[in-house]
Amino acid sequence: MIHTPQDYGIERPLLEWVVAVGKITKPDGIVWCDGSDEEFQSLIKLMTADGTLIKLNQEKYPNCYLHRSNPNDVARTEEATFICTKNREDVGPTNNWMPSDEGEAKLLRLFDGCMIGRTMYVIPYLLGPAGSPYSQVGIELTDSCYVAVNMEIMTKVGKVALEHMKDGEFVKGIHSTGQLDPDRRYICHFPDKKLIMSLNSNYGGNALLSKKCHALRIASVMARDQGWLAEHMLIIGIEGPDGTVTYVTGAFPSASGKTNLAMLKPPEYMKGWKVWAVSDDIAWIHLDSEGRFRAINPESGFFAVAPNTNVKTNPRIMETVKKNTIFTNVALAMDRTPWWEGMGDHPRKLWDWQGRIWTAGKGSAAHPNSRFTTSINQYRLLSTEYTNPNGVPITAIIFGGRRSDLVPLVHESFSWEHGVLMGAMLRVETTAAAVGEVGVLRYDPMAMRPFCGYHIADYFRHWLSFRSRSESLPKIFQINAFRMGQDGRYLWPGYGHNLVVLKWILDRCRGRADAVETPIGYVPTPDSLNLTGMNLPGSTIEELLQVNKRAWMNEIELSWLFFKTLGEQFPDILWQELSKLRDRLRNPSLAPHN
Ligand code: OXD
Ligand code: MN
Repeated sequence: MIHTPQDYGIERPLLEWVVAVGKITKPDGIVWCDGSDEEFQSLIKLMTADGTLIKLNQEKYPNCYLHRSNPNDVARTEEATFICTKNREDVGPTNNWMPSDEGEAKLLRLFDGCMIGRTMYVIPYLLGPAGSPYSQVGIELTDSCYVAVNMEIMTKVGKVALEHMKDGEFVKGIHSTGQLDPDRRYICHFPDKKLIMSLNSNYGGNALLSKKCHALRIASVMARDQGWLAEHMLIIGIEGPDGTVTYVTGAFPSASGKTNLAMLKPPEYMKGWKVWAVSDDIAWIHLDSEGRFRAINPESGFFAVAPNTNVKTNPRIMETVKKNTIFTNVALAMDRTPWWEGMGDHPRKLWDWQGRIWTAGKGSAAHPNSRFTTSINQYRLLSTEYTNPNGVPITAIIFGGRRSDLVPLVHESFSWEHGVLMGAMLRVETTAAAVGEVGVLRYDPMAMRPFCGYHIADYFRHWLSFRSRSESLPKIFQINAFRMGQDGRYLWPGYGHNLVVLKWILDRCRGRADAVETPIGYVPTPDSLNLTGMNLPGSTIEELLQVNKRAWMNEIELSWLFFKTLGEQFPDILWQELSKLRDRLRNPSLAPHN
């Protein structure tokens, strides 16, 4: 449906900005999106007509579609992602930097006439619950219909966003598919102007500007300035058999199982337990008037990795994506149903993610970073607190990631500062969510390396500052479900069984579970884990919980080197925490706080 600004009573500054961008990009027409079903369907119709979307089997997958992207545009491109500020030191060594004036001028030149022959969609979106003081408005201008419909799934589009605009304030996003030229691909962020400019990519993480660009990179700078946290974290409510629900957040790098954990199905042997999802990717955490951490999910949908999702790893998402879902770069079975590696039986005949007949031995049929976009409201175990404008109270924060060695199944920090060090030391395997080698260990502090819009050492300082501002600090834990034995096999069965680990965490928060005080933190005694239903040999549990002192000493050396690269801003408190950790490893009889 075509809308005009008058339909909305649009604020003048917004109108002027849209007109100004239109003058540069020169679209054939401008469409103001209202987020209605009618509009959604009309955009889908346009895309099925021009081949952007392929209609899936409507009996088995009603209102589901497949998009095949350009093969050069299948993941986030960190080397093309820039934070543009006045001084290089603002962004630190983990970000690419461009001077803001130069960056804006360069992008404006590249945007000149880039929408000729196309429509520019104006997408007003709200991040966070309607009526929440923590919610934010953004406007994305894009020439991609695919981006427009995905934004309508991932955010609240239309009137609700415009009604939320306080004093005409909003985050500005300009996106163009351009020619998908990888050499001229830029995802530029201007935190001082609350502006994002993205060109030559249509991939979700680069082009759905509400997600990584606004809700993390721009929001992290706002959070630093305003005293809150914008984090790459899931949020879940864990309900015990007595009906009490406890909320925790978890930071895990991209494609490391956040969606699966957010949708955990309790194992048979944990009767009466339930896991309610609030968020599978991003948390905005504010302090309430009592100094408690309260988290909201800014998003309204899931943009999650398809491969290895199946009825065992995540039965709940499998039923959720059966309708009203856009799949990107998955394979297509002959009955026009989607398929990906690790979904289940391999159909005899398939089209691969590029539309070629797939033949055995010719690589994977679905792209390893193939995705689905689906509304969060379709998820059956969505927490009723998801819409709570005040968010949910957070009892524990968990860090994790793919790490085949070193890190035990779970351990708890001795203090807030030690927990911040744990997050800062997160070194995990890279995944297909970003372009580059997969399975390489790299530092990804708090799983925020690609998403922190300012100097990561200042980000650590910001985390540390909560010590003096809150008397109800959550406890901090680290978990690792990916530890491998000598034979290269995972030691922990994962998935639903992860609830055993979560239960230990909750019990620790209530002072109910035993732990051994090791140099790296509190590690469960085997008896304190509810392993009765699992049939795991005692030696496996021992291996899972083992703290290898020599390997940890080596890790400390590496962390030392990494932290050195962060320069003088790296907080003294964390240097002290790192020394204390080293001293405890050298002399295990030292008390944890020495
Ligand atoms: C994502 C990512 O898509 O982290 O969530 O890359
Ligand atoms: Mn993510």
